[in-house]
Amino acid sequence: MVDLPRRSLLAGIAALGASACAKINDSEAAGSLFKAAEDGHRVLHRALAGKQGLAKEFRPDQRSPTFRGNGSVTVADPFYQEQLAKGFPDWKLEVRGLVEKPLALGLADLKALPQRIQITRHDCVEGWSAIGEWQGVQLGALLDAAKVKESAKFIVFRCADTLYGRDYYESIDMVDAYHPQTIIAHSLNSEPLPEKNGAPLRMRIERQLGYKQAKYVKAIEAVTSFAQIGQGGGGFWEDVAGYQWYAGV
Ligand SMILES: Nc1nc2c(c(=O)[nH]1)N[C@H]1C(S)=C(S)[C@@H](COP(=O)(O)O)O[C@H]1N2
Ligand SMILES: [Mo]
Repeated sequence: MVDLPRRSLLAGIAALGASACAKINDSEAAGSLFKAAEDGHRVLHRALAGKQGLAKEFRPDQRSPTFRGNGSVTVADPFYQEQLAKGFPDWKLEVRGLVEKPLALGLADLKALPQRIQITRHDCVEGWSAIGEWQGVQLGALLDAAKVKESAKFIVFRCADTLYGRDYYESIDMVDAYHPQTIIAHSLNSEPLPEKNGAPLRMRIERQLGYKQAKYVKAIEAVTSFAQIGQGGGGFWEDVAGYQWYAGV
């Protein structure tokens, strides 16, 4: 890509970001302005990255020595704790909603499918980053196996934890769902995921920010709309704090 248009696109994104922040929560009208700015951000971001643009991948020696846990770092549910202690022998990941063939997959089933390994940087809006190596199955492969229907517009991730008394959840669109670096990961740095990082399964959606990386995923749901889920924002932090639904890095 040539330098000049890229710069002006970046400037456009920065300007949209600034106005979105300034106007957020001011009034009802601000809500729709914010939405418009967010849509603009998404369109610009995608124009810049290209529909299938890849997030940067790193070398093994660039991995962070420790990958901190953030948000929920433990899950209260007794079945979860029992399974954690045993290595999740009876844990099932459901693929459901707008699919022709609903699935319930164990960890061994997922490990038997084609694997992707990627070393990427995680960026949290709270101001920290970490580089880790993730291994798992491409979400697109699971959606194909479940025969996701044409009518599905979004994929929702249901998590086993609660934060501030609410179920954690997240959602992405079908472009990100089928992105090659969107995987459901079972390992971090060649070890099974620790509890603090989302055991036994968590999402990696590498072109988006930390809060989109749902941990403790127990179900993947294909839907036409997320308006009726939670408060309709498409995710826990979107509902609780008005974070952007499309959180491009
Ligand atoms: N289920 C669940 N997923 C979650 C969170 C959470 O609290 N619960 N926190 C999010 C946030 S804000 C970040 S930065 C990352 C943190 O991932 P880590 O704990 O592996 O560092 O997980 C995200 N996914
Ligand atoms: Mo975060």
